[in-house]
Amino acid sequence: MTGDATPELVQLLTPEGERVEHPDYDIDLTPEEVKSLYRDLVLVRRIDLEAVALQRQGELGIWASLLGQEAAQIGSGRALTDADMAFPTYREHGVAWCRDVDPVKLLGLFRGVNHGGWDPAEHNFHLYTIVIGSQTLHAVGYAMGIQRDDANAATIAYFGDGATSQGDVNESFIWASVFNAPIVFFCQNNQWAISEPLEKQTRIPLYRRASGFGFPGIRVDGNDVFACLAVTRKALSDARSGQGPTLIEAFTYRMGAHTTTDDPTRYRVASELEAWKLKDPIERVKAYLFKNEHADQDFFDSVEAEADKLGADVRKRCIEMPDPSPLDMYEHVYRDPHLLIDEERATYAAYLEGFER
Ligand SMILES: Cc1ncc(C[n+]2csc(CCOP(=O)(O)OP(=O)(O)O)c2C)c(N)n1
Ligand SMILES: [Mg+2]
Repeated sequence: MTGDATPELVQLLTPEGERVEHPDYDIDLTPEEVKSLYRDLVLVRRIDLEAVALQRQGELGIWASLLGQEAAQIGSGRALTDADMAFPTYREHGVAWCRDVDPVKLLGLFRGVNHGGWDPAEHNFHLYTIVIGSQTLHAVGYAMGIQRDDANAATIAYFGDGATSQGDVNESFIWASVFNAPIVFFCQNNQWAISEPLEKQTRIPLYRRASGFGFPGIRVDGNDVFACLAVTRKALSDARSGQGPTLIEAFTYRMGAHTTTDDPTRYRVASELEAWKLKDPIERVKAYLFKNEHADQDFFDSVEAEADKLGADVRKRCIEMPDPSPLDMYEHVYRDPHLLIDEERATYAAYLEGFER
């Protein structure tokens, strides 16, 4: 076996594209299903690349790249059923893709022209959450709700390694545990919380934290889309069948900057990135498809062409998004009319009127 699976890490596909068996987590994927996962991985990487370029050209205020985390997001995202509900951070563009959220709507948030851009109920995908860890509490509350509705559904909450140090995340673990809530905590351990390395968050592997709260924790190779899919499927199915929460630690790496405002060369060494490049989540699926003759060059070329088309379309529609009126910011503060807001709106409208048109 050439992979780096350890007793602590579930891996089903090595970085070289070799399939490995696992006694608890196996998965039977048809060539068509693997090709579909490959397509997802390539397309979300392209959306991300295009978004970084758009930010660099001044078309977005900021962007949080998912580069390197595609397998964790596509694997877990494709494990969800339509009835399940996902609570993302600000980096879950791959999960958004799996929930059929138009990528341009994600870009609108970072362009500052919408307040989130999609209807969480329509996609069962909550709005992006910037306040680190807070969405885990919302997710547990939602999970307790569907538990009381007796729904055949589960909730998944995404968060990072840094978020595990937040009070909110620890409180959500306790609530989920004692109420046996149908939730999967999906931690993408990308080794960094901006410039803070993992060793400043924990002395033990993160997945082991779960045992202190009274539910199972598991570490999966976060760059292995097969393993992420298998492990998340099992955890979601456990949640749906009344077996309570699971913590999944997807062991991965943030290959880009924290966001476009960050310069990681100031705090991490280049060799670290080089080592992780060899574990690229897309390359191993490509190697697997090639080796097993499930796909030929025509297939890879067609996915590449589709990515080019998608990239161009996302770019075009992003730039075309109209700027909202400055007065729109008063529109969604309260559901009902509010005296103070009315007054502020009128004052600001008068101020705007003072400018030459
Ligand atoms: C409550 C809170 N504190 C601090 C911040 C600033 N902040 C934004 S991202 C981030 C690091 C998060 O790291 P991690 O949870 O590992 O997620 P990653 O960005 O690596 O995906 C911090 C501290 C914030 N957004 N919210
Ligand atoms: Mg992190």
